[in-house]
Amino acid sequence: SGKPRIVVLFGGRSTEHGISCVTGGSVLAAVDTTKYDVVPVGITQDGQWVLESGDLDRLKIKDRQTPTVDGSRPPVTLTQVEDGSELVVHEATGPRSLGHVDAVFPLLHGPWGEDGTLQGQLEMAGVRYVGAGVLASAVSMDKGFMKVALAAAGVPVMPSIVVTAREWARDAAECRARSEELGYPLFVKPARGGSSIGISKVHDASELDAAIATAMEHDPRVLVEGFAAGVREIECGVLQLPDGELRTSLPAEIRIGGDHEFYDFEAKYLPGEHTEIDCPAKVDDDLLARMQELAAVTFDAVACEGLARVDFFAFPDGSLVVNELNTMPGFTPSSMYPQMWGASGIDYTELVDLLIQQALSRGTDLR
Ligand code: G1L
Repeated sequence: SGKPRIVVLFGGRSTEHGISCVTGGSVLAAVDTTKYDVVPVGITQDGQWVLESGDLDRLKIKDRQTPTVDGSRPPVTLTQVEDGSELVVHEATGPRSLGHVDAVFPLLHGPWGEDGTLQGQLEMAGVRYVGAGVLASAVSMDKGFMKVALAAAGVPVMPSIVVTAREWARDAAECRARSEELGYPLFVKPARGGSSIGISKVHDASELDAAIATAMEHDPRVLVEGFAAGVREIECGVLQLPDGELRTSLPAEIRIGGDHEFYDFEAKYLPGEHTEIDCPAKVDDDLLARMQELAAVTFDAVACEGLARVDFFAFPDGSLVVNELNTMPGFTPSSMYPQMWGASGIDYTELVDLLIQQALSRGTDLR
């Protein structure tokens, strides 16, 4: 048929394999099949690409267990052809073409997912894809480099330093001194890695070494960051429309409760028990306008494409700091990013459609 063919790609070699499968199921269910030919492709936990079944029920959470990609399914490859990219399934009887692919919707997290490597593979395969490109993905993945790019564009960020494993081994005293210049309390985090694993809050000098060592178990690049006390955590969605223009959503606020000192792994994945979400956030017109403007500037500062979620700290005096830029935000219908768009008048189905249209509007070479 003449419908654009869209590959929804999910799973992958990441701790969020299961979340990615569930997200894949949500996107597959939302794609308008009267407009698009949609093909589900899974990546197994050991990196094998397979043609998934069209059974969307399989991709739901059951008995509190997330699904996984089934490695016994037939392998597929995306190969570059003269006018783009072709999907080939490798069956016992030999290779069989599934036809030309017009765009990939890559729902993959962490290493080989949102760090730009998958995006590079898609570029090499000559196929358009939803979301950030190689550079924006790679820069946004590393909190140290992200802050350099944002600060250079005049975007306010929390003061921070990077400690590398080599610097720490050579001169720990100098690393401690640079950290302490930021003033306690401090946050210590692995520079890369999407989830909140390996993060510590450091209250005084006695906790600093252990926090750096813990973060270094996850990444040789460690970010030491000043702590923002008494701030509100407010997020804003950015969406690039098919005509290239940027739209920003109404923001949402996360309030962390109980004994959680920050929006950590548990707080993030067990909402309700540890966090409260205000969507839309209660913000005055002035804060709203400044937040939306800063979200768009942040998006452009790393040359992002398609979508991003920008997370702010809002200080009691009204000032704003960008805490995070997420090029692959949570994307089930109940995740923050789709929820913020819902509050702004764009439902999940339309959001998926706009992202696909934006990807289809791109060139495949000079971008
Ligand atoms: F393709 C998009 F739109 F850029 C995109 C890609 C990935 C949006 C959201 C995500 N998110 C995820 O893949 C995940 C956070 C569910 C990975 Cl576990």
